[in-house]
Amino acid sequence: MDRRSFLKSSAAMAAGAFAPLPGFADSPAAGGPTVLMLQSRVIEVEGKAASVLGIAQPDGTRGLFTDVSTPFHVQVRNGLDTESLIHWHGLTPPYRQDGVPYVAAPPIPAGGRQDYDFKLDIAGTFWMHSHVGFQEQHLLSAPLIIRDGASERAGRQEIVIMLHDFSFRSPEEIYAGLRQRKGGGELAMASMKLPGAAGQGTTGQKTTGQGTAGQGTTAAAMEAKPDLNDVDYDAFLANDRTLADPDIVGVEPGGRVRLRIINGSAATNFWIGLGALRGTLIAVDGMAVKPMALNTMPLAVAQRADILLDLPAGTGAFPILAQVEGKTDRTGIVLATMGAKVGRVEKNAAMPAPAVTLDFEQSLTAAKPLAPQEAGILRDVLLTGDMQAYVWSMDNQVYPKITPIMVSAGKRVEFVMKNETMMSHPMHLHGHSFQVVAVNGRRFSGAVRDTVLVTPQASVTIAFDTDNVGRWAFHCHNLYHLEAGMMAVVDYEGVRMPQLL
Ligand SMILES: [Cu+2]
Repeated sequence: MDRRSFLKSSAAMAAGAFAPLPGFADSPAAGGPTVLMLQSRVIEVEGKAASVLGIAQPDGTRGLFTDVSTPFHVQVRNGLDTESLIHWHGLTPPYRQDGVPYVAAPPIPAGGRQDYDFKLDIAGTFWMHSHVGFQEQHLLSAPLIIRDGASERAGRQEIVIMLHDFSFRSPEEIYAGLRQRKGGGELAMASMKLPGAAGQGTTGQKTTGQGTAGQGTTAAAMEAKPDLNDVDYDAFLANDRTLADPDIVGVEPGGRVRLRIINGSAATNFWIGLGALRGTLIAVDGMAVKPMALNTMPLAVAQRADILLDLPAGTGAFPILAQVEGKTDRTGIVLATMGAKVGRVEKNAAMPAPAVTLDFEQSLTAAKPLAPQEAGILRDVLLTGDMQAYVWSMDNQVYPKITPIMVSAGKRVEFVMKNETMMSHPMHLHGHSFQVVAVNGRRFSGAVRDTVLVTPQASVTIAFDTDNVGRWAFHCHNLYHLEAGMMAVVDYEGVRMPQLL
């Protein structure tokens, strides 16, 4: 196999193709839209069958791999027995095509179709996911990769790693459990969460079967501790697989690789670890950063990272791992040269990973920062909530009972997000890329992104230009926080908007 076809076939493999769905596989006419089908599928998790959802083209390709010079011309066909709507996470389409129910457009009914057609303006690692109910936790998400030919020119093999958190329980049941914790009292709440104190760091009602009892009433528990990992997941997936049976991607000895890592989790922040390798981070959330050599980095819910790897000469197997913050649980894939012995990687690390802080965020520098400009609109946005009742909000307003945040076109906006809670919130603004310009009041020229983690009691300032008129969702990307009401809407003045919901 020559190098080019090797790169091609391994890219298809890394895309995690799954079988075409009978009856839905009529190919569109040439020049027509790329068809993306929403479908049910069965995967195997830890030896058990799991019914999940997925997004695939008629030929089985998961998600969409396209070129920045090609318009985004897509038809979504809803093959589910329920309504759905897909958001193009990180893209900046006209707002009616943004895929947020009732904010951008009504959901697509079961069996229905919806066309999308807009110009792409940035290449990068993006993703697509349902914005309806808990469908994202059912794995109704996929890669959305926009290429600019850089990898081909550099002879780099592109490898996509899509991360998920997974539970055999339904998300509705998980959410009901979270809401029921109300009335537990502050101490009980604090003691339920001792990240990293003893392995799994979970006590209280989440301990069942985990054998970490007896640490719930230590003095440390009485302090207000950051609250990590509300949900006890059964598994963590990388390209739909666990480390018991990981995705093994063929690489060449001395090969050049571009990892495109997507955290598609509903509620889990990871630490990415490159093992024996060092890589060069070149982009976060699809947007270029000043290249940074690293071996490990945090990746919050909904964020992406593009990492270049130059593999050593000779045969070898290289696990690329993602470990849950505050826990020992991890998942990952293995890069392996032909004939390399692939050893088993345990699904639990020796030590729990630390909580994700803002240290790494502050070490990032945008490759193309926003042009310097005084903010014409400057606004605090409080991240608020009531842990006991498990109600999450922005500016103490619970979606959909909100007053929109008003902006006007052609302005530089700065939002100072102030997290008043003890949980971190991966905050995502639709329709715009923003630059992180301050953390806790200290200004710097941080990454351009679409999702930034705001840690407990911290403040993060984002800046963006109002260059995409419409109505835009602005929300916490923790799916359970979102469902509990942690969403705002940014409206452009002078645009007549329909009633929310
Ligand atoms: Cu949140």
